[in-house]
Amino acid sequence: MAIINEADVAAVVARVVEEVQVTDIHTHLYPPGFGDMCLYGLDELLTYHYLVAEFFRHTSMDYHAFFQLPKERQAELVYQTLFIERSPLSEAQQGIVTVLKELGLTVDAGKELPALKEQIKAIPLTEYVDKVFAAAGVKEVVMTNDPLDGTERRWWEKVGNKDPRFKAALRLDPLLNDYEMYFGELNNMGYRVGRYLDNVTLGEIRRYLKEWAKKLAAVYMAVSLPPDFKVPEDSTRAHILEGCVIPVCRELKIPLALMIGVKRRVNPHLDLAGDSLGKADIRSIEYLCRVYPENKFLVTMLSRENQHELAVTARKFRNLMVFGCWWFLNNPEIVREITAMRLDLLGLSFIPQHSDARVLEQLIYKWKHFRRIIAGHLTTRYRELLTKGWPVTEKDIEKDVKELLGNNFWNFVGGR
Ligand code: FIX
Ligand code: ZN
Repeated sequence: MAIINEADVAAVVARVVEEVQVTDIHTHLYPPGFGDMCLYGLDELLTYHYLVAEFFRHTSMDYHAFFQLPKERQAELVYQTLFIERSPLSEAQQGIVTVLKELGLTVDAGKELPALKEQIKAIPLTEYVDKVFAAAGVKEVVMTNDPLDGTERRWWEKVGNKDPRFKAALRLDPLLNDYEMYFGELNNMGYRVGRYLDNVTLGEIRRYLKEWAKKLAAVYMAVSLPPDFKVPEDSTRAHILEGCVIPVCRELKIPLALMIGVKRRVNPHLDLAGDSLGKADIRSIEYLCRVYPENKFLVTMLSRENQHELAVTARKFRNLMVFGCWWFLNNPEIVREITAMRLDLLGLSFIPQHSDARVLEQLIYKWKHFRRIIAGHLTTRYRELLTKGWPVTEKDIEKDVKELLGNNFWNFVGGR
């Protein structure tokens, strides 16, 4: 294949990045077959907790009074406050505008919300899901699945997932972070666990993990963790992690995703929007990667201050795969900075982004915005190679981009 000219690099990279079909390795989406759990449409988009947090910056409205309102009314208030009374400049606000544009919705001069909603409602759901996946350039998404949530469990028991675009990940937050609150639910599900972690209980937790990872066909297990997460440690969390989660992941040959640095409910009145972040201790990741070389760890960290040491740690351990610019990091300037640093330190051996989408159409803006950034970085780097006389072909670029946005994940998980 022909070597690319320096003058053409930007256009070739832009095309390849635009056309690649992404594997989105962490979302909170559900397939259309899961009824109300599959969130889509403008009411859901406008009440995304990122926007709710921004709405309360501009109002003295009582938190509780807002959350008591029907979703449609909440969405109207957010729209009025963040899109009509002022220009939508933040990343989450820009996201809504990107979605409207990419779906081809017509925004009339009055920016009328009902008119926008009608345009979406006119499209049947299954067709709409296809349209959104196509507009986002997403091939498949990994969900966040928690069988200890009774509502979700019933969907798995009654219906199961029939849409191959939606892969499962077994989420462990209640088990690891709130065991005292949830061991009763494990009892309800037929696992003979107790409050204290004796051998019977540890064995039953392992049975739960194994059975549900298989039932879901989970591609990995995952947990979000606070900034003070520590292993080894004499705590319920650390004992379940080392005594159950790690051995079962190893046996099933699936990675464990650690999402570290979230401080839950800093402002509990804000509900999901009330979480914040803190810097975590990288030594726990070093410990896990060193002591369990046969386990694989997908790791993302929430604090900007952890990003450099996390990338360096990945240079030390091949069983560590860094992924995504999570949540408060998913803002263009920070994504640009983190992605450049990772390319410098890790070359192509990381997973640069996930969407964390909760509402279907968020796939569109999260990937559209990220594509622009990664295309910019890759263009600079290929141009440098050409300047130095290193031949680069379109095929090389296609291979690299596929690696970053899909193959790295599947190769780490263990192939298909
Ligand atoms: O714990 C997580 O998986 C977080 O990503 C979410 O719970 C968080 O609320 C979120 O949506 C961030 O993007
Ligand atoms: Zn998430």
